[in-house]
Order: sequence, then structure tokens, then C-alpha cells
Amino acid sequence: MSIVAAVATGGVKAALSVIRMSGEGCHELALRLFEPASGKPPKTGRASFGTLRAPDGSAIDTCVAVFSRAPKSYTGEDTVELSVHGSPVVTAAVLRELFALGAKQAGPGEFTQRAFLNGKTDLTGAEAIVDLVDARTENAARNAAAQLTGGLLAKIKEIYADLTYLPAHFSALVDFPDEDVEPADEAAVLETLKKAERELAALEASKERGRVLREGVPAALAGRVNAGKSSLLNLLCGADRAIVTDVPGTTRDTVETELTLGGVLLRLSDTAGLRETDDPVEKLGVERAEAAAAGAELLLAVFDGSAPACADDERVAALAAPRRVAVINKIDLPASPEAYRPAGFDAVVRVSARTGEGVDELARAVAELFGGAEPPNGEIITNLRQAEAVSRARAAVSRAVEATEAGVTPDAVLLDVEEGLSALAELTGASVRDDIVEQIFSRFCVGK
Ligand SMILES: Nc1nc2c(ncn2[C@@H]2O[C@H](COP(=O)(O)OP(=O)(O)OP(=O)(O)O)[C@@H](O)[C@H]2O)c(=O)[nH]1
Ligand SMILES: [Mg+2]
Repeated sequence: MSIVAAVATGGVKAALSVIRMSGEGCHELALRLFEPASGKPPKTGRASFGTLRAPDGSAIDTCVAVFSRAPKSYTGEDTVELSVHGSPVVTAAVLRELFALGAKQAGPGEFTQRAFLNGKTDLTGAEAIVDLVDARTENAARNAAAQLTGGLLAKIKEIYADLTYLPAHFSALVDFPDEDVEPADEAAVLETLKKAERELAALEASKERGRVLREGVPAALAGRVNAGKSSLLNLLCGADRAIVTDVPGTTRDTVETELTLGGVLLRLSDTAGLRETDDPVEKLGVERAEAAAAGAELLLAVFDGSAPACADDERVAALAAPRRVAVINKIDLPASPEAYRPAGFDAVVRVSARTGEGVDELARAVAELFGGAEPPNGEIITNLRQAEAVSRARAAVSRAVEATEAGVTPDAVLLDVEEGLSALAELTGASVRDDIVEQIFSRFCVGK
């Protein structure tokens, strides 16, 4: 493989930047620029300090270099990592010299792709790297780290191992019908298939949580005017994001912000208070509020606990969403005996957007509804490619279960099991088409 090089830390100003190189011959290439302070060749696998010099002998920067030998490196090839001072000018100059000496610019994800091709990681591990770098919540990062260290792979290998036992046995039956191969214990075969089916179904179902981890949950605050929606948004995001006044109908346009609540990433919209109005601008705002609620997976219906209920509260309580939490606000004020009493919500919490009381309870409710309470263990499907492969494997195993139950001959079942196995092999990358590998790694950044 040719020698490739790239900045791994992005072209930003920082204390340090790392320039990566990989490919046979990259040590020699690096040594034409890097002059170890010790005067001796750098030891592999150790950090060595030195100076990077341009061909005219002028210093470009001092740096710490790590030379690694195949296969003990990230890519499984000979690699060099140069930690230079984090100036985009310096990194550009170093790269220019490396390119002049014959290195090529690494493509997106090329280092990890080489690691995959050299068996240093499976595909779920490689994808976990993207998820880890992209993680916007601690839970998302934790899940990616668990996947990176083999969480999902271990689960899939376990299912794979259970299923591979069956073809071996069935093949013996099919290929040597006249020999006295012990017939498969039907009950045991069925149990193995059903266990695999259950585990694959659990993985299939985990894609919902994976989506929440990666993309977050679209959520909307809705409530009558002055219920305290904007105050709550500001409190939750810790910034003065939306205008708050005691004028009813302050918010007109929807205001969207991203925040983490109960470990769950919410894309939360503050909306105009719901009420009948003749004001054409406010009318549009109310329409937008209803549209935001309709598109939300989580509705935070805000009610004023210090004021008597009114028809607008009913209208708010009637908004449909897959998950609905009633938030009784203003508990710092004396409660009104005629305040709205919500019913039919997944949770009811009492808060004060003014003092912050009750926000922990709201966070817990959200965590419970979206699985944020349980730290993710990496056995979660986090992208469409994985989801599609798991679904295919599950469908194939389900067919095998059905066929076995119907007393179909083993050779027919065998085809389904093999299809399930090949879907799992695609998932881990044990057997996958080159164009699919290209496509996966093209989603990576340059330098990864
Ligand atoms: N005492 C008290 N006052 C609150 C609380 N939350 C909001 N308020 C006050 O209630 C008034 C309305 O608050 P907003 O946050 O603007 O209410 P809103 O629901 O966004 O109102 P609209 O945008 O008009 O629909 C302001 O004067 C807030 O200071 C609370 O928990 N306690
Ligand atoms: Mg408002």
C-alpha cells in the first residue's frame, strides 16, 4: 500500500496537532524530515523528540514522533505520528514536505480502512470511532466506547457461533443421508434458533435507542400563554435563549435548541402559547406550535400550577405525541386549587422554572422514557447499515424457526440459517463487498 499522510486533528489552531502517516517505507520518509534530538534512530513504539527540517535545513517545528512497526500499529502497517505545534501553517508545511517526498494525501477514513483491511478492527469497531467522535451526549460516547471495545461484536459473535453449529450438523444430514448421522435433536435445534431469534430481535429493537443516542429526540414545549414555556427552555439550556416577559403571547416563532436532559439529547422547540387569537402574527405562531407538537416525539405540556385551569389547557392536553410529559410549573407560587389536573400523560412532574426546583425530576422522567437512565453497554445498533443487516439476519432466522416448527426438512432450514449467518458476517465485516467498505469509510473524516 502506498504511503498516506494527513492531519488527524483538524485544521484548527490548537496547542498540538497530530500528523499521521501510514504505509511501508514511511519511517524512512519521515527520517528525511525528522532529526531526532538523541542523534540516534527513533525506537519503535516510543516517543522521540526532535526537529522537523525543510530540505534547506531550516527548522519547521520541533515535535514528538512515534514510529510504529507493522503489525503493532493502528493501521497494522508501519506508521509515524508527529505531534507538532498546533498551527495550521505548521501542519500545512509539514504535509507539503511529506507530499514532496512521495506521501499521498489520505482519503476520508483511510487509516481506519487500512486498520480494517489488516484485521485490526471489525466494521462495528470502525463505525464506533465515527460515533465516538460525533457523540453529543455522554451516553452516546459511552455506548460508542463500549462498541469500540467490542461490545456489539461480542454479542454478534455469540449469536453467530450458536447458529454455525446448525449448518455443520444439517450438512452432515443432507450430504450423507445414507450414513447413520445422529439426527439433530429437533427440540435443541429449535431452541438454538429461537434463542438467536430473540437476541437478534432485541438488537433490532435497540436501533430505536441507537437513533436517540445519535440524533437525539425532537421535543416540543407547548402550553397556554404565560405558562412558563420560554422560562423552562432557558432554564433547561442554561442560557437566555428565548424572550421571557409577563405579556401573554410573548413567543411567536418557534425557538429550537439542543440540550441534554436526563442524559438524553433533546432538540427542543419553544412555541407560541396556545390560545384563540385574532392577531394574524400570533395565529401563525399558534399554527407553528401545533406543527412542532405534531412532529415531536416528546411533548412537554406546560401548565401553570398557580392559576385556574382554562380551555387552552384542554387544548394542550389534547396534543398527541408518542411520549407526553405534563409539567406543572410555578410551584414556587401558592398552588391554585382550580389548577389544571393532567391525566393520560406518561409522567407528571412539578417544577419551578424560576427556582429550578423539580428539574431533576423532569430529567428523570425523560431518562426513563428514552432509556437514558441505564448506561448503554454498546450492544446497540447505531446506524442504518447495522440495522439493515440485523433485520435481514432476524428475518432469516425467523423463517428457519417457522420452517422447523412446521417440520420442514433440514436442507430448507439450512438455507435460511446460512442467509442469517451471511447477514451477520456483513455486519462485522467478516465478509463484505469492497464497494460497501468504501462507502462506510467515506463517511469518516480525513485523518481518521
Ligand atoms: N413565579 C414564577 N414565575 C414564572 C415561572 N415560570 C415563568 N414565570 C413567569 O411567567 C411569565 C411568563 O413566562 P414565559 O416563560 O414568558 O411564559 P411562556 O409560556 O413562554 O409565555 P408565552 O410565550 O407568552 O406563551 C414571566 O413573567 C415569567 O417570569 C415560575 O416557575 N415561577
Ligand atoms: Mg414564550
